[in-house]
Amino acid sequence: MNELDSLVTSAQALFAQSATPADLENAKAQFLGKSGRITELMKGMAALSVEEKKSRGAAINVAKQAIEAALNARRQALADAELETQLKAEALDVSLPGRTRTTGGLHPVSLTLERIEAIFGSMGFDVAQGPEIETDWFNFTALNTPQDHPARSMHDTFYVEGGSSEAPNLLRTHTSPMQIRHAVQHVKRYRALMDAGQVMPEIRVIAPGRTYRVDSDATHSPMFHQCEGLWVGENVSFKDLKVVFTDFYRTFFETDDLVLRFRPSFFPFTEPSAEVDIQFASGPLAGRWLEVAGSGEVHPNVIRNMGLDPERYIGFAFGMGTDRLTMLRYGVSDLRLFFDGDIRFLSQFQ
Ligand code: 2U9
Repeated sequence: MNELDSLVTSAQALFAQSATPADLENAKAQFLGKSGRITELMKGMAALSVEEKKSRGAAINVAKQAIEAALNARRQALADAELETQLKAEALDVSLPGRTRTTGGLHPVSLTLERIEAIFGSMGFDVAQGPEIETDWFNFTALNTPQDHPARSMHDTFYVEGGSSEAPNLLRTHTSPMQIRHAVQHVKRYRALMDAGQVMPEIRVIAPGRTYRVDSDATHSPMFHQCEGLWVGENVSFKDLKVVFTDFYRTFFETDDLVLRFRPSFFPFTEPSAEVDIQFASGPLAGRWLEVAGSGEVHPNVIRNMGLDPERYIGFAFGMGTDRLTMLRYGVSDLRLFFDGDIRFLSQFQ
């Protein structure tokens, strides 16, 4: 093999070993650069005759073109390899299933509140709204709760800034304040009608929502949910309460094999008062009395605090723990599971 052929061969070998464009440029400089081998050979022709320069120059040129061809081939090969690497890195397997966004769902207690609102809605009850930070008046005093009642003490109630030292603000301990507010607005709205001797449209409302008490164990949480109800008119009796409650619980638990028991009790805001138990005739809880609510005929002082004459208007009220109702409905034994935010538990109710 002559000198030029071995030059081309060594150039091809060096280009083939160049792993990166930078290596290849260095290799190129050794052959095609200003101080490269080809330039040296061209300079070496100075002493030749005209005839010899022609043939020698042509031969060197052939070698130079072969080296340039090898250089371009290697450049392309490196570029292709780089593209291949990039494509692999960014490869998207379109046959993979799409990233689904799981659908959300309602919290089991929200499902219960919606169900309660639907059932009482079918009986003509409105749904009251109201503030969770309440005044002492709407949470206790308007509800005939004496100043020294234990429920007012710090170990039961969360007091917050604002209000006055005589009437501090607090986190509502039940949803009763919403009912008082609703009743006061209702009476104001129909005051002119009543002053003209007409009968006030009945107050028929439920008040679902969050309530707060200083308590925490497997069946008590500092934040829990209640739904209270109120039906006031010219003659709304305890019998009406029994009918409404019997209908509600049978509908809620989707069975007529359910009986209620009213046990005499005491609440400052109702007289007479009764705790309410239910008993299933069949199923896992059959035969056991389960306390589900408190109730009673609204105390005359509370009727008065609504702006009504207790000699003319009377009605019943009740309060039920909706977290407890949810636990009964789904067979949940620890209340805290509702508020831990564990999606594995919550997703069972979708
Ligand atoms: C007004 C007048 C009377 C609401 C009532 C109860 C009895 C009661 C508890 C049961 C379980 C709350 O969730 S619980 O802890 N409630 O026992 N609540 S009567 O009486 C009212 C409310 C508003 C204007």
